[in-house]
Amino acid sequence: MKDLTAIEQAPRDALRGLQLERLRRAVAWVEERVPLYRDRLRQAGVRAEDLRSLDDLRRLPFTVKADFRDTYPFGLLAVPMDEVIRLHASSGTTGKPIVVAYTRGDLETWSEVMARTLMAGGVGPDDVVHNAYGYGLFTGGLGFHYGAERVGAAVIPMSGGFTERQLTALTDFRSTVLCSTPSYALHLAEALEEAGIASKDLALRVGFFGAEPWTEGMRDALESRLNIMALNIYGLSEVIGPGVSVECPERKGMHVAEDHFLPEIVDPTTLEPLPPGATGELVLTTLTKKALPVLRYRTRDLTAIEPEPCACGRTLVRIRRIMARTDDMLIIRGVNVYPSQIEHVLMQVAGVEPHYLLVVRREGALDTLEVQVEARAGVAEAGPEAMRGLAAQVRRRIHEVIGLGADVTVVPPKTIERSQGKAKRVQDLRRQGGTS
Ligand code: DLL
Repeated sequence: MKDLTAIEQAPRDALRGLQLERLRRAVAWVEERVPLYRDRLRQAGVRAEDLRSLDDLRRLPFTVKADFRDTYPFGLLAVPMDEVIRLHASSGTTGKPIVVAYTRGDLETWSEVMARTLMAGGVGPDDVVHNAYGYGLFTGGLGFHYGAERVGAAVIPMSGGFTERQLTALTDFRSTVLCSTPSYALHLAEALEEAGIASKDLALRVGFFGAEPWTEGMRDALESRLNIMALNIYGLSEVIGPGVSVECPERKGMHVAEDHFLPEIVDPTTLEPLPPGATGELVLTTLTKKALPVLRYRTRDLTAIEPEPCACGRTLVRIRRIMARTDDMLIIRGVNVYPSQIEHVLMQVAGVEPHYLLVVRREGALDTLEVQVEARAGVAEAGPEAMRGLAAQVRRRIHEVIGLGADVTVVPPKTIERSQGKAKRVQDLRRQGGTS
């Protein structure tokens, strides 16, 4: 099939053979070079040569985010600094950032998986790639940049922000591909509408959206407002950055670049592997990285491996849309709720925009959730009565779907802060000792 590399359509048996061979090599590599892995492998009583089949993966120790923090900044590196040619970092919410490193070969691998990512959306040398992921320590900007160069497209290194300048580039440079977080893409769509630029007059064809959770409703909104095909793309700094998995035009889950990253789903409590189709925590092992390989890294992202083969011809497994992380679940008066569940409800209510903020407070002994959501322009103009009616409707829907009583405030358009990168959806005042 056109645009598919051989490995993306390799028979499963051949792929599994390659994975086992690479896994053995990766384990031997860290055993020899990284004290933390050497100790843990010894404790687990397993050596590279003991791995007889991929099922033996479960004998390997897990790696977690705290391992990066405890060995900050370079304790997990498997090569000397003279072999490292790039550092990135992800900030997280507290404490020191997670630092990640790449050899020249690792950057080759990253470019290759990012080129495959873009090719999944049909991107080639004729395309103009508008890259609005942040350039800098964040892996999004440079990850997409190198992938776009590898396919021979013309890449515009926009980075995030300066929205007006983005509109000029989108219009005048005839960009065909948009890369950004979904929340920033929505912001761009609004800015275009406001500037009176119709999406049908742009050359945009496809968008690659990720780095934060988003919903099918948001996909519909982006596809219709920007007149594009919107593809979901997933990755994380600790593993490589973007490029771990991407949707094909079937848009039914994201194919994992399994020749480089070995996925498993485990029960987040017992850590036992779960079968295809079951939802649990995604665990990833890098098979080819040299500077910073990870064994069984617990991503905290909740998803499932899609058991059905895909119509696109790729034999690489798919993971389902990531709706939540184990650590972003809010517990409000005993009800477990993920921010994306609220987004899902909001997307079903006509009259509100998917710009929202969840504010969690503690009032006495009770936790409360306030959902602030923006009204569509027309509703706000219809006056306060219409806004209150809409709030009541949203409140009812949240109660029906999630079983949670929330305070809903419908706010005027453009009042919720826009992010240029990952949107901040939750303000948890309980953790700050707030009682308001
Ligand atoms: O966000 C890498 C990336 C850049 C991915 C550009 C896609 C596009 P980090 O900053 O380390 O790396 O954040 C990784 O973001 O563990 C998920 O929780 C979340 N995430 C990434 N992609 C998606 C997605 C980049 N498509 C963390 N859907 C991950 C839901 C996502 N969550």
